[in-house]
Amino acid sequence: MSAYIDLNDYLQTTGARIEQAMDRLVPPKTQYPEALYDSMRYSLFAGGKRLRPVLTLATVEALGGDVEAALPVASALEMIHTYSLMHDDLPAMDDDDYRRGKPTNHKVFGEATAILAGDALLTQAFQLLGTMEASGREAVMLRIVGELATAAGSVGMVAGQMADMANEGMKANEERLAFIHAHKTGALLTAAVRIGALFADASDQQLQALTCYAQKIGLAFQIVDDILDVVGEAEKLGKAVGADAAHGKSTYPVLYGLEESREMVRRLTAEAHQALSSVPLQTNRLQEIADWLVNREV
Ligand code: GRG
Repeated sequence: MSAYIDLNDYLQTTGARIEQAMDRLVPPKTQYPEALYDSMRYSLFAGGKRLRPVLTLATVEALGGDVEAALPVASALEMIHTYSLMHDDLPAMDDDDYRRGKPTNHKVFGEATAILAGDALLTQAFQLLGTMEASGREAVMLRIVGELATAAGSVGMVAGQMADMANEGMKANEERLAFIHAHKTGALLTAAVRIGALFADASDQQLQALTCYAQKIGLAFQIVDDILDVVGEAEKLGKAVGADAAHGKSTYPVLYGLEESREMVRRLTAEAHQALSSVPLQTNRLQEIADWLVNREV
């Protein structure tokens, strides 16, 4: 996309491209066994900001890479994100009834199907990467597979989820909270940017700067999420906004207070911008995304 379009149009257009790609890549729900594909598609197409694949494609574009060719890679990130939400919502984990304003997957399809559909999305993400046309670029694709597996697996997102579960009901602790955020959400967000950078053949210096950017916005995104939680909960209860509205969960507002948390978000965003300014890029989209993320209301 060469002509400049504003961020809202960009997010909409890019989100639509990602959805079309995923629609092509996942079996139709008329295919046997229908319930599996119906369940996968239900959560994949339930809305959502498409933040991770957007970050991948915006990074590819900022480095002058082939955005169209990167669509399966971006789709793989969204599939893993979707699986993580489906499993997170299960009765054995968060036991949530609603996600993105709709009944959760297991509420519609039952627990066993929701588990299998989540497993299938996780596995299909790697199938996509392993079966892409990559002649001459096998080494890059292998590195991307390694990045994604590391970010999603036992030293990444799954470790963050485990630590979060283990910490439930316990008093907030700075080090633990930083670990949970860096792994549960930070790892996949950072991988989204790094994978885009690897796909577009970033230099070591660009990769380093983009990694720093991603880590900063990943943490800022999570702190904003914690703040929105506290503010939303206080509004629901008709109470003054206070850190106690987080139901005893370990969050940044609980640990540092609302004002300090907002200050952290400002600081992290400034640092993310600074990281990007240290390397040449062809677009300002990543800067715009950083600002959008921290100013969002949902
Ligand atoms: C089950 C292995 C496993 C991991 C689950 C990501 C995660 C780990 C759980 C989600 C729980 C949660 C609310 C985490 C906070 C981070 C967050 C706001 C995730 C939702 O990501 P968004 O806002 O979601 O990008 P959308 O719906 O826009 O895709």
